[in-house]
Amino acid sequence: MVCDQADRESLGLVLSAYEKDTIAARATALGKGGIGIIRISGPDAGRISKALSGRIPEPRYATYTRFSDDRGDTIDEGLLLYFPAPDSFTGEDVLEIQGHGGPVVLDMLLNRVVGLGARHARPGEFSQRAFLNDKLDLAQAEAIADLIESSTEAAARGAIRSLQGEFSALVNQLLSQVIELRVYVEAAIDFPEEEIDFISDESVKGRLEEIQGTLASILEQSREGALLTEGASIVLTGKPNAGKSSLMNLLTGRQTSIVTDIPGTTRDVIGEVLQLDGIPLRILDTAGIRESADQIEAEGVKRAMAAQEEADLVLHLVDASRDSAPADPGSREVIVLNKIDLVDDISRLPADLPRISARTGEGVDQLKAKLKQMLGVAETEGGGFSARSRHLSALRAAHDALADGYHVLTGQQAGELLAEELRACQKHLSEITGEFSADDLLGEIFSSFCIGK
Ligand SMILES: Nc1nc2c(ncn2[C@@H]2O[C@H](COP(=O)(O)OP(=O)(O)OP(=O)(O)O)[C@@H](O)[C@H]2O)c(=O)[nH]1
Ligand SMILES: [Mg+2]
Repeated sequence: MVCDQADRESLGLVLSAYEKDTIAARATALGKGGIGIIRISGPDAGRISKALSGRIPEPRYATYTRFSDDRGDTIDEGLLLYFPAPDSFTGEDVLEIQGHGGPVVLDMLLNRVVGLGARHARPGEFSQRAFLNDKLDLAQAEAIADLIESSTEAAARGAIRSLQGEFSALVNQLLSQVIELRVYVEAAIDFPEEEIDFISDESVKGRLEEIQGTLASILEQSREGALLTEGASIVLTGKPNAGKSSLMNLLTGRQTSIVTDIPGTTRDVIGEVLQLDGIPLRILDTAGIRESADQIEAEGVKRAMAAQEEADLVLHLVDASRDSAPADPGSREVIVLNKIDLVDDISRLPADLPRISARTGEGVDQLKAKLKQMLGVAETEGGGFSARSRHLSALRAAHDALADGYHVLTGQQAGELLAEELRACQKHLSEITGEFSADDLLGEIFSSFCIGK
């Protein structure tokens, strides 16, 4: 009743069958290396192996052999590995050719394989096949891409946890709770003669509350996971000469931006990536905000404002030796008092604001701690899994559906509407692991992977 084919079709989210042809790509990065690998997946893998090397190697044993071209001349020699379906990464017959890692020799090998009937793989196509053959769910496939793209150790550790299914397991557990409740509610609606009066039944409300609690905790963990995977952007803003570029240089440890005592020094938006306890942070230094008749500076101010709109967090620097702090910062804005080395009596400064000297470096550690707090990084070390903003949106949508469901149950006593919301919640959660994902979403996700993955 809950998750059958008709249900899927009514949602318009049927996975189309994919072409069962044989694909090939280099699996190692472009460039020169000791070893280069070409990966082949599909029904022709065995035949290609035979034509290339005269044999089909024993499954999962490394076999040293010669790879020959169509005239029988040797292209290279190396190892062949054969993984017959279904025990392979993609679930299809997979052949791995390990040759020497030169760009030309690998090209020759790949061309030979294509000449034998394989097709060049599209980006992410191996992972896509693994997904379609139920070797991985969508969140795991994304974790592969995230592992490869990780820019910090913490991000890599998070990605491997997601790849091993930690995140998916939490989502699936939640999903089965939702499905269970949905079955109960729909049964009560479909068979009123059974007289399950769930509206006045406190247990439905209790179960809803429990699911909401679990969802909130997964959402919290995923927010951190997404931060590890995707990082955050922080824009430095404030009046001219507040010390934005000085702070930029202090944080990056380099002379990234020009610092002078002339107000209006910075015009372009200058970006630099740095790590804060394993979180990739993109810091953007911008022009000081003021009215300016100078065309170049005015354009700089415009760009600075636009950067603020996009940022996860805005650090608003104030020259505490001259100005007082603005009274009502935005929700993503942190007021930072700078130049405290020039302030005679720092006890007169507002106590709750971070205070630093971008010149001496004083207070910068406290500022970093504040940033972590603002970004929502818990102090507990390690253990997190990676996630993406796509997962966050789905979790939030599921969360909203549950909240609406709770509302219609307790406010309007409307069982059918609750059932609808539970169904929506289930759909959103299923999008994470890919059970109910529309084809175009799948296409979009896998095409962002690199070729050979
Ligand atoms: N004493 C002191 N001087 C500072 C501090 N931070 C910055 N300055 C000085 O203030 C002046 C302006 O610094 P910048 O970092 O260029 O300021 P900015 O906010 O980037 O200025 P614009 O790019 O013009 O908007 C320079 O002379 C810096 O050396 C500080 O904490 N203490
Ligand atoms: Mg500047």
